[in-house]
Amino acid sequence: MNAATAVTLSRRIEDAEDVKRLIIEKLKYAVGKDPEHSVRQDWSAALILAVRDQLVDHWMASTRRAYEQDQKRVYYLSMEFLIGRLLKDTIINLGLEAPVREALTELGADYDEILRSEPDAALGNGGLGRLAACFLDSMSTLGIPAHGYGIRYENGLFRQSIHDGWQAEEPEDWLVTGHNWEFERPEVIYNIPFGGEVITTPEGKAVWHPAEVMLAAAYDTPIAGWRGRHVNTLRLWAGKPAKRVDLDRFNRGEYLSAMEAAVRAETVSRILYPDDTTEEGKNLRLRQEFFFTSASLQDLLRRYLSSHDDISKLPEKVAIQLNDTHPAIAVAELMRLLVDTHGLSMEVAFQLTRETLSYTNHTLMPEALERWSLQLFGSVLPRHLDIIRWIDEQHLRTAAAAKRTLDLERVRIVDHTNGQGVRMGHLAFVGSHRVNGVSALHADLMKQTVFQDLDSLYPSRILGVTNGVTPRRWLHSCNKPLSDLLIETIGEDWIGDLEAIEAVAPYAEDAAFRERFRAAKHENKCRLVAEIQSRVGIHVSPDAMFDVQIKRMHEYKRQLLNIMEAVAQYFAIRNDPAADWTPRVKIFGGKAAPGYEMAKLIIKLINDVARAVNSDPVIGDRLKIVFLPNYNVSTAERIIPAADLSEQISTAGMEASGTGNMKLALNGALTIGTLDGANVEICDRVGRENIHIFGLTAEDVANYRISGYDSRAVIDGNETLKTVLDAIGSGVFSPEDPNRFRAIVDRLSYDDYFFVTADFAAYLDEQRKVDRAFMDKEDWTRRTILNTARVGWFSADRAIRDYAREIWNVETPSAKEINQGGE
Ligand code: H53
Repeated sequence: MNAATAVTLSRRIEDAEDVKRLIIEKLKYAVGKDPEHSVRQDWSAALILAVRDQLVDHWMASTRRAYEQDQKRVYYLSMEFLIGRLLKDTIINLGLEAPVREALTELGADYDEILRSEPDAALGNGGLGRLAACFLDSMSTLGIPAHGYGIRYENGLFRQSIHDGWQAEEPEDWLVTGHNWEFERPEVIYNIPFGGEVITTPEGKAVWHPAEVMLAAAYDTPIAGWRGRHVNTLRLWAGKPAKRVDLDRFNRGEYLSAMEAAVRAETVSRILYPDDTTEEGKNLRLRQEFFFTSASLQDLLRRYLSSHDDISKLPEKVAIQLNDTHPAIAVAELMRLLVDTHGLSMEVAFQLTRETLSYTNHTLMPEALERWSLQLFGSVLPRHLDIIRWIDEQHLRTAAAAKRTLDLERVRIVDHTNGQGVRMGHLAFVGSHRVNGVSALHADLMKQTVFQDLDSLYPSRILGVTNGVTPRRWLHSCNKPLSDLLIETIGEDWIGDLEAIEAVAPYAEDAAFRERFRAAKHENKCRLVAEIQSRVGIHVSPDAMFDVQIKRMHEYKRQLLNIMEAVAQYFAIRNDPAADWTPRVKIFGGKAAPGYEMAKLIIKLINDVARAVNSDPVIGDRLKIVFLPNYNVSTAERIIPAADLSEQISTAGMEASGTGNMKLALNGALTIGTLDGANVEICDRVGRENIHIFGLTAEDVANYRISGYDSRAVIDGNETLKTVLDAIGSGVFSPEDPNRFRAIVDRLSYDDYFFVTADFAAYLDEQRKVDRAFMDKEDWTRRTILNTARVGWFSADRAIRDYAREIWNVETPSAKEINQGGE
C-alpha cells in the first residue's frame, strides 16, 4: 500500500497539448473507441473523464487533510440535488477553459456542442434542490469538509413537453448515456431494514425484527469549488436487493416473481417524488426518506468511529443539516443507531442527536409539512415510532413545565387528533439544536405561525439564514459577456467573494460603461431569440423588454396574475394600436406537478393566450408570449442572462425565499415583485428606487384571512379585471372549448385564496411604470447596474458562512484568503 502511494502519477493539465493527450487516452482506453470513429457522446465521455481526473488528487488531499487535522465535518442530507450539468462549471472552476477549447478545436470536435450533450441531472424539483447544489459548490469553495447525501434516482424530474398547449410528462432518463462523473463504491453498502415488529426482551431491551432488509449502495461524485482546491463528495444511494434472484422460484419457472425482491428494492431509488396521492405512493415516499437517511447516518457514524473512540464527542466533529422535513426521520434513526447499535441510553442519545442535527424549513404551507398516518408509519418503521413516542413524552414534560398556556395537543409530535399522525416538522424541530428559515421574513413568520408554540418552548432555536446562489454558475459561467465586462472593469475578486462586485456601482454613472453593459445584455438576448425561434417557432425582437417568470408552476407563485396582465395589455393594444407601447416578450418556464390539475390548466391558459396574441397581426412586436417547455437548470442558464424584468409576484407570506429572484437581479434584471421572501431583503439592498414593489404585504394577507376577503366585489369594481375574466371564462382564448377555463374564473370569483384579484390593479399600475422606465434606456441601465452591484450579499458563500458560524460551529477562511489561494 505504502509503496503504491509513493508512486508519482501526474495527469495535470498545463496546456492544450496535455488536454489532447488525455482526451485521446480516455477515448481509447476508457471509452474503448478509435478517435476516427468516435461520436459526440464518446468525446463527451472522454472529456468528462479527463476533467474528472483533474479533481482526484485534490479530492484525496481534501479527505486526507480532514482526517489528519481531525476537522469537523458537515453532512447535508437532502432528497434533492438539482445539480444540472457539471462539465462547464468544473472546467471553469479549474481554470481550464482556454486549453480545453483549443484542444477540442484542434481535434476537430465542437466544445459547445459537447457541453450541450451532457445530460442535465434533474435530481430535484426546484428551489430546494438547486439550493442544495449551490451549497455544495460553496462548501467546496470555502474548504469545509462536507458530504452531500441524497438519492441516486434512476429517473429524475419528468421531462415536460407541450402538446396543443397542454403539459405532457415523460420519464427523464439522465443515466441512459452513463454518468461519467461518478465512482461506484461497491464496497460501501448498508442494510436498510423495514417493517416487522419490535419485541422487548426480559431485560427490557427493545429489539427490532424487521420483515425485510434491502441494501443501499454508494455512488460518489466529486464536487469542486472555485479554483478546484478543495473537493467534496456528493454521495448518492441506490437501492439494491439483498438477494438479486430467488433461485428456487426461478427454477420453478416463476421468472417474474423470482425478481420481486429486486424490483421492490430498486423501486426505492427509481423516481424522484412519486405521486403520493395514493396509499402506495405514500408508502414508497416514506421508504425513500428512511432509506437514504439511514444509509447516510450509518455511513457517517462509520467514518466518525474509524478515527474516534468516544461516541459521546460526536457533536464536536459532526454537524448534520436536514434539508426540509424529508430527512426528519434522522432524529429517530440517529437515536436508534446510538441506542440499539452503540448501546447508549435514550437520554444520552437524545442529547447527542439534538446537538448534532439542525433543520432548515423551506415552507410555511401546512400541507407541505409532512405528516404520516400512525398506521403507515408504525407498519414501515415500528421501532422509530416507539422512539418518537419516547421523545414526545420528554417534549411534553418540557411543555408542561413551561407553565405557559399552551394547547399541548398542538405541540405534540404524535398528533392524537385529526385522524392521528406523526408531524415531521415537529419531530425535526424538537430533535434539532437550530431551526432555520430561508429569509428574514420567513424566519419571522415561522415564529408567528406554524412554529409559534414550539418557538415559545425553545426560544432562540429559530433563526433566519437567507438563501444565496453560487456566483460561479449563476454569473461567471452562464453569462460570459457580462462576466468578461466585470472582470475587465473591476477584476475577478467577485467570483470568489461576490460582495466585491459592489465595486462596479460607480460605473452606473459612466455612459460608456452603460453602453457596454447594454451590449452584453443584448448579446444574451440575441442568443435567446435564436433559441425561442428554433424551439417554439416564435419570432421575438431582442429590442423588446424580456419579461421573465421561470419557476415551478404553482398557484401561490401566481403565473395566473402575470398572464391576466398580458390579457389586459393585449386588449389595450388592440383598442389603440397606434399608442406608444413598450414592446414586451413575456417568457414563461416551469413544470406543474403531474397531479396538480389547476397548475396544468394555467399552463394551457398561457399557451392559449399566447396563440391568440402571437398570431394577431394588429399586435406585432408590441407583445409576444412564449412558454419554453421543459424548464430546467440549463434553460435557466440561458434565460437568466437575457432577462430585463424578473417576475417575483407570489402572494406575500407564501414564498419562503426564492433564489431565482437573486440570480436574475445579479444578471442585471429589475424585479417586479411583492414584499415576499427574499424580495424584502433584495429591496433593502438594491434600494427602493431600483425595484418595482406592489401589492399586499404578508400582514395584509394575514389580516384578510381573518376578516375575510370578497373577491366578487373587487372584480365588480374593476372594469379591466372584469373584462379579462369574462374573456377567459367565456372562451375568447379557447373557442373550441369555451368552458375550458371556467374553473379558473370560478376560483378567483368565489375562493381567491392566493389574492390574485386583490393584487391585480396594483400589479397593472406597476407594470405600466415598468413600461415607462424601460423606455428611458440610460436610466434603466443605470438601475440594472446597481442591481448587479448591490446583490453580492446573496452569494451562497455568504449563506454557508452563516450556517458555519451560527449552526455548525465550523471555521471558514476569509474572502481574502479564498481569493489569494493556497491549499
Ligand atoms: O425552497 C427554496 C425557496 C423557495 C421554496 C423552495 C421549496 C421547494 O423547492 C420545495 C419544497 C419546499 O418546501 C420549498 O419554495 O421559496 O427559495 C429554497 O429555500
